[in-house]
Amino acid sequence: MDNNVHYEADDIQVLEGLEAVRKRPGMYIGSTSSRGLHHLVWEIVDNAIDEALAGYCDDIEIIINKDNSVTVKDDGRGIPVGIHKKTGLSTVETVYTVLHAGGKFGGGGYKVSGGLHGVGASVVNALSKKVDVTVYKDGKIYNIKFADGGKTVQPLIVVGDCSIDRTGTVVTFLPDSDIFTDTIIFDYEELKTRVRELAFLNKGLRLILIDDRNDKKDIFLYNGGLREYVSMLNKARGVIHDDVIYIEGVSNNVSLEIALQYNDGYSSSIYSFVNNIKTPEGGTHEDGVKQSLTRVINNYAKTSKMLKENDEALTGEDTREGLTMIVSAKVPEPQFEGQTKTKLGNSEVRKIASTLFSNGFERFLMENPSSAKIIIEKVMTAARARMAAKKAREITRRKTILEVGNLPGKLADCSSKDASISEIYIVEGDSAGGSAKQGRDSKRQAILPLRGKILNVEKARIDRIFSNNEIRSMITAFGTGIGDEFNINKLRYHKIIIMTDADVDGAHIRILLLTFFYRYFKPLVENGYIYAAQPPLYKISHGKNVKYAYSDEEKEEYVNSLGGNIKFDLQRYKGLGEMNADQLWETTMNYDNRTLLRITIDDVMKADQVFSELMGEEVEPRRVFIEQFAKDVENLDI
Ligand code: TSJ
Repeated sequence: MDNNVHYEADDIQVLEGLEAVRKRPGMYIGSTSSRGLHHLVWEIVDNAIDEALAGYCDDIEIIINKDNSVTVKDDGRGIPVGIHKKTGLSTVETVYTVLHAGGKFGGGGYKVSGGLHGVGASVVNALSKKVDVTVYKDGKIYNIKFADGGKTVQPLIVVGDCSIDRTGTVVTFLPDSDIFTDTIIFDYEELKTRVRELAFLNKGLRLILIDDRNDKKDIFLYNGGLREYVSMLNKARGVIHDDVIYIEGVSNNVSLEIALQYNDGYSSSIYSFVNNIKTPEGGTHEDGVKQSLTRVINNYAKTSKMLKENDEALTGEDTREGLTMIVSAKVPEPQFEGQTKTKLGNSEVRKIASTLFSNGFERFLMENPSSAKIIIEKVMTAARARMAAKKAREITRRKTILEVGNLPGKLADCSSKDASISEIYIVEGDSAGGSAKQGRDSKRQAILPLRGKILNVEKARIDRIFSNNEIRSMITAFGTGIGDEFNINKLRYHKIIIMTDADVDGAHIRILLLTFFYRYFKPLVENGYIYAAQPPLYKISHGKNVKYAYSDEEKEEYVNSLGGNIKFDLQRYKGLGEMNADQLWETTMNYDNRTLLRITIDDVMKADQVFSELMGEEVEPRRVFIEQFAKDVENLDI
């Protein structure tokens, strides 16, 4: 037990009432969609993780109850129960009823993990029908209850005694269906993904996820932390050296953990975190490590005479080919910057990360010369390929790829030059391409037919990718350029629509295209410019009536609605090619009737892993993904 209470009850800043949260929930939890709903869990779990980071908690349990409420339990010290001077209420009650109280405890405390906006328990309370908090502390069991958006219905009372050794906090909340109008049903898999990630990020912490609705349970405990994370990410890839390189250290209150391992692929998967929060835009922690990676590899390559005096230096990109790396920093007062506020700005962290990583990585190379040799060779091969690709690009540039003036012959461009209203359909096969060209709105819709299989960019080096005709056509048509020259402002169409057959081959082509976009045009995916068209599966005609059905269920429903007496004709479309131009327009391209799926891939990490598994050697996960693919896209009627 810690008698030294660092978080005085009156440290808590009284800011605003909970009505503000109920009025504009999006401001506090991002949205009231399913995502916002799940965010409630993280707001609560974050508090328990803080207790673990402070060194007082080893176990956290998250339970989805039968009534769809969620319980979070920890074995920490228990939320303080003393009276808060400013509010005159218990600290627990204050934490739950005063906005921002759960976030920064007045700045005095060392609060490391943080929710979306550093707000916590009070926000969850404001958005819940019921909240029940039990604290085990000092041999007593305390309980407090709230209802209907945070109204205290039972103040903190002692409800029993417990062993003096028993400490912890148990919170149960039931989300308010008046706020979460889309759904209040928690998704086990969504919680599981993040719980696993939190377990990787907090080594030694046991996280248990239980679904009482159907007896599911997972226990995550990684004593190896990020080491095990990298191993998992590289599982479906061919690793080129056995051990995961692992470096950790603390300096000036900033703690850092880095794990990395090279695989035989060509892309890099680098993920960074600050205080357990993903930093997809990177920042000083990630930059410091990358800088040192480049410097240490160059030094080692020179000292070991693998790189000769006159050889060109190895670039940062060379050193990251086939690299899987996780950087996790714990920073006392993180400054987040960038478009989505997911980029670490603290400048002091760059130096700390770079020094710490340099020392550790240098040491690894010294102590593991055979792994070192494999790594340097891999980086040097990447450098040679880069130089070859550059030559290839220089030769082809003027005549072909990067010049927008030289649009590909197969492209039927639209007449509009306004990208914001222009779309390009990337169509599988010449015959469907023909129908699409005839049926389209030529003012705003461009058609680019692709022939044959698309190159799997996950398995090909950049020079081969650049010489592939289908890929060159896309690069030219998009107009953005690629690599260093990529400029999103030059994008010629704000909708890039993949139109493939509604069968397994079509889905495969779609995935290959998405892989290509994801690896080489990531901003297009991130900005929501990529869509998939939804051609119908069936045409049902009776008399003059024609109905198109886009799923088996829809077909069944319609056929049933016709009753037994009506004769109808059912056609199953095996491919886009079976539709004539009018039908293709009517069912799939007409702005008024069509459904487009916007490819959002919001969890980049998950998608990256899926892509690697799919595009790697293994066939089975690919099938599974193809069947489930619709799960990763967001339905949009446009
Ligand atoms: F905030 C909350 F209600 F959402 C919540 C807090 C939810 C859960 C599941 C756990 C917790 C929580 C809080 N677990 N452990 C703590 N610890 C403290 O609040 C605490 C305890 C003792 C001291 C001390 O200085 O003695 C300081 C703190 C912050």
